[in-house]
Amino acid sequence: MASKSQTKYSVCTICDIGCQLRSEAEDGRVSRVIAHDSPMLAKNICYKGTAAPHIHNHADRLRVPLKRVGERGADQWQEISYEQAMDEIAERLQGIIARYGAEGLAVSTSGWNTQTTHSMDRRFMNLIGAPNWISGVALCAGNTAAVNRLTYGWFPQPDFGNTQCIVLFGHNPRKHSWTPIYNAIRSAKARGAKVIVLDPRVSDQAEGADLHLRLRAGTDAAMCLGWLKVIIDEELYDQNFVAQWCAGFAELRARVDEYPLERVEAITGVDRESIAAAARMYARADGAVIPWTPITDQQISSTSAIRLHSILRAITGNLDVVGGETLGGFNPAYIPESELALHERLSDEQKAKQLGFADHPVFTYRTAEMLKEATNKVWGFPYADLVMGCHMANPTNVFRAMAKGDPYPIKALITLGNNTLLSYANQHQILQALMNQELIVAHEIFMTPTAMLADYILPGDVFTERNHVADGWSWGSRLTLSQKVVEPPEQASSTFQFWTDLGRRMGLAEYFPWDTIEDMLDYRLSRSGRTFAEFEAATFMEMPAPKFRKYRKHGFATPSGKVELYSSVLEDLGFDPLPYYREGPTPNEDYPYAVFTGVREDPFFQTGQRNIEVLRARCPTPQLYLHPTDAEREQIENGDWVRLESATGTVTAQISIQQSMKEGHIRVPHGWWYPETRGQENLAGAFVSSDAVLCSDDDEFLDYEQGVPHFKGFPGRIIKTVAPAALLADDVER
Ligand SMILES: Nc1nc2c(c(=O)[nH]1)N[C@H]1C(S)=C(S)[C@@H](COP(=O)(O)OP(=O)(O)OC[C@H]3O[C@@H](n4cnc5c(=O)[nH]c(N)nc54)[C@H](O)[C@@H]3O)O[C@H]1N2
Ligand SMILES: Nc1nc2c(c(=O)[nH]1)N[C@H]1C(S)=C(S)[C@@H](COP(=O)(O)OP(=O)(O)OC[C@H]3O[C@@H](n4cnc5c(=O)[nH]c(N)nc54)[C@H](O)[C@@H]3O)O[C@H]1N2
Ligand code: SF4
Ligand SMILES: [Mo]
Repeated sequence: MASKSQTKYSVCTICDIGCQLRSEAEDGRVSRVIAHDSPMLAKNICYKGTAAPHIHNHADRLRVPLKRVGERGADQWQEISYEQAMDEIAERLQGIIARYGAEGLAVSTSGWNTQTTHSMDRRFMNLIGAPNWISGVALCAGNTAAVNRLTYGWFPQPDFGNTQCIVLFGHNPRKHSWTPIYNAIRSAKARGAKVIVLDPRVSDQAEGADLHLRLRAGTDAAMCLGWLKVIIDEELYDQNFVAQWCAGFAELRARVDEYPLERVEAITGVDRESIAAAARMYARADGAVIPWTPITDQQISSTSAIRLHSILRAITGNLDVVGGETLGGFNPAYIPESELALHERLSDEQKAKQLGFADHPVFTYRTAEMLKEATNKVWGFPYADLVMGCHMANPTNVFRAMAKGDPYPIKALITLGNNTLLSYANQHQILQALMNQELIVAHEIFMTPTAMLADYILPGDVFTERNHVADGWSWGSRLTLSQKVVEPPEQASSTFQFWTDLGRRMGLAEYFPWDTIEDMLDYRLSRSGRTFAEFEAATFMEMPAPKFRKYRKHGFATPSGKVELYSSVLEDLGFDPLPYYREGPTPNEDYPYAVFTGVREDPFFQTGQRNIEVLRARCPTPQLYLHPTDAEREQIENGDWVRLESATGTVTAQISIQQSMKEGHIRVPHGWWYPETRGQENLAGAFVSSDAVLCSDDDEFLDYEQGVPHFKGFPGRIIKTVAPAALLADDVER
């Protein structure tokens, strides 16, 4: 019999940049995932994408719902049907809500990989009155989006196609790390665009840059203040734009005067001439961009650093112009998640219970409510949940409530496509938090340390098994088709299905009228008069032509309608309305190194894929980078195993001596665990090498305004040791 083959276009969700690829199937099984055949997209693929069949067909993939039978975390399960699992979850959740209120439920999800939630999670939560939604995006683009809104009301995107200058604050896209951005930077360089890199290390991007400033980790805000000092003193800013469209320039100028270059040099460790040269290159370029970077959303001065990027864009006249950064707005052809979420249905009383609302409010409902009117006026809808990051609870506050009942108990956690235990700061507290739950539901495709702690595990579908139209979580305005090429396992569900089924079981059927994802897609496309089937038949991607200087019509979506260099929202919240630099906890006699987390590993996305043999073979162990001089002083050789200790915790990893490292700095990778050690009763090695064990969420490590933890340059020390016992056990297969 001839085999049945299928070919479709699917948006890869192995990482969060969303390349559209070609998926092929033979006899109902994904056989190959390769580059798109459109020449425009053919280079947008990495080896994680091509490994999709290894992931989606993996023997360890979860295919049947599991219910815990042993102690929490003992990894003992009984298989049950999806229907029975959902009945039991709904019943137990109702009991918990009756006892603790809807605020007693927390949801943690990243949304990147599960893709097709369509905000049914927020809808469900808003309808039952539950404000405590958290996400890994609190340490990524989500919080950056929320802070951008304070200054000019939206989260802009760089116009790589026309820019003359690209400034990378740490951000280091590579062939196998956010490939489309890497390709866009390459093309811009080929056209003659300049690249400025600010990175303690000689990163891949730094190697080919026009300027590379090797600042000390954690000092990005000070660097930006130095740039502003040069740009303002030398009148390199756009005086017309500032006069007409910016509020608070005089106040900004006075603040910037507090940062003469000698001070900035002393803080950052970069000489003043280089700082000035970089600032001039950026300000003089005819169209320049500072692409979003996660480096500045994981620092003690994050809010200021992100604001400073926004301010630089604005005063140099790079906002909403060709070659600069464009403010997209909602795509009128597609109903945005912000609308589906029904944020207006959550009462003010419940919004005020959102954890973080009182002390670290910037990405919570408190700030969203302050921007509502302006957002409605400019963008046509009061809630703009950009990259899912603008209405979140603060993760640290949520874990504290889960662990200690402070300020009130959280007793149920639903975690979807998120390895909660490893994906925030202070893993010890997260474990305590999870152990103190009455109900944990994990929606996952593999058994992770977090899933091991659950009461119920529901198997998820994957991107080759579901239809979608991706809109970049309202960040951009491009619509990208994603088609299923095979059916999901029979007992697997999409996150859309999960929330629909839970909502219907909890008396909310009228708000969850869509039976299938395709019904939902029909609804979301309805304003453009098309169904999903029509969209699918007509196009694989739709990109509305960008419009520039839209603010001339409606102003900016801030309370004053202007770019707020002096932030009225921060002032009303009781914070410093002007950007500043705050020194984080610094290396000292006991902990002499500045440790930073990150430098993403090519073969993995975050905490994932350590169980995928073809990818793990490319990076079998976690590596700490160390400069040769530091290694010599410590008498450590390449490949030695060491304990890396911070005041918060200890991890074990292998040393990689690298000339490109900055002296006095140590790099620790994110999210390591050891799926191959499952069965050793150690949560699959979750506490052996994970960066979250080291990262503190004590107040002196948190940014004031958002409460995000300081991952860039916290104090640490290293001690030579042997490879972790967990990895040496006889029954471990690699
Ligand atoms: N300590 C620390 N925390 C961090 C960071 C850090 O550097 N250090 N980085 C931050 C950053 S930048 C980000 S973007 C976030 C990332 O946070 P997440 O996006 O939550 O990160 P992942 O580790 O990829 O966890 C995703 C989980 O989803 C599962 N999964 C994958 N595909 C699917 C699917 O289709 N369906 C379902 N149901 N599950 C799926 C994977 O198996 C994996 O366990 O973390 C942030 N948190
Ligand atoms: N293969 C792969 N690709 C990925 C991901 C993945 O997990 N795997 N994750 C994706 C996601 S969600 C994200 S957020 C991005 C993150 O990717 P990037 O934005 O590239 O961030 P990192 O790789 O963590 O670190 C980049 C650089 O920041 C430098 N750095 C460290 N501390 C500081 C500092 O304080 N200031 C400055 N200016 N630089 C510093 C480091 O030396 C490093 O070279 O990668 C995306 N791409
Ligand atoms: S860069 Fe790689 S993993 Fe990320 S979406 Fe593209 S193909 Fe997938
Ligand atoms: Mo990220």
